[in-house]
Amino acid sequence: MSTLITVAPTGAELAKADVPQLPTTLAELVDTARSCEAAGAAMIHLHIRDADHRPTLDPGLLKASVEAIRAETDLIVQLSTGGSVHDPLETRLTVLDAEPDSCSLTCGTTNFGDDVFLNPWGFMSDLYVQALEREIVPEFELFDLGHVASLARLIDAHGLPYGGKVHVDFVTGVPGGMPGTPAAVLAGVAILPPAVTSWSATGIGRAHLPVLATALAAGGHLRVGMEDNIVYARGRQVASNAELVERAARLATELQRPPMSTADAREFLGIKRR
Ligand code: KMH
Ligand code: ZN
Repeated sequence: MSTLITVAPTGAELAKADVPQLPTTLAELVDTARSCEAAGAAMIHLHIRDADHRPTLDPGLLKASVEAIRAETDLIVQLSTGGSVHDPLETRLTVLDAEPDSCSLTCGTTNFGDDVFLNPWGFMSDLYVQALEREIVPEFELFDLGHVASLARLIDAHGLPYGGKVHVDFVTGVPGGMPGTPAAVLAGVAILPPAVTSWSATGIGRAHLPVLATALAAGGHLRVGMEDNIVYARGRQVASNAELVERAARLATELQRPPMSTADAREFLGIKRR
């Protein structure tokens, strides 16, 4: 079995002033997408920034980013509908107007450090239905074990997503969410509903490597990137997203689970041809 590697290069939390190598401009994002594809990524989980490098859900910029990455790579383009903790729910729904291949869909509200990442049932449900209508494949983000129950409720209420596949991603190690430990990941995997066809995992910060190793060993897939982790090794910051993808691809290959091609990943996730 091969390994789906998703890169989450930017996120909404880090400041460019603190981490200058964080890709925030469209040119930097396209360059990052290219180098991460070459390193073995098949999907990009995208947050965008404005001219001041601040998180934005500007519709024109979102559309331009999707189009530019599509033009320059074969990566599956997944737009974040989580945005930043400050984005209103209504604005987060408008992300779908940019017609990405995939969108994130977080299955519940989570304490997020000192903030709250809000995902009430009505929002999740609207996002699920709108993604289905627009033939956009959701990736279900699970920050906590309770989110697994809400995922099952979504599928019971609305049926399968577009494409018929159900791919989930455990986002572990957020302060307020499930811990980034092998035990927590495996507990989540054990209670996934039968409709789930694949899972990946990511660990925030120091949970990065243990969770990566757990996912590889347990038959899961990988998400890496500076959205989740900016430390490459003790005392050494990540230089680029591509080096995180390179390391993930190297470890996956050693474990006889080489990176999945973009063509195979499209099939694997049920992505619509656009
Ligand atoms: N930035 C976080 C508040 C997602 O992209 O869907 C939410 C997040 C999840 O990153
Ligand atoms: Zn995100």
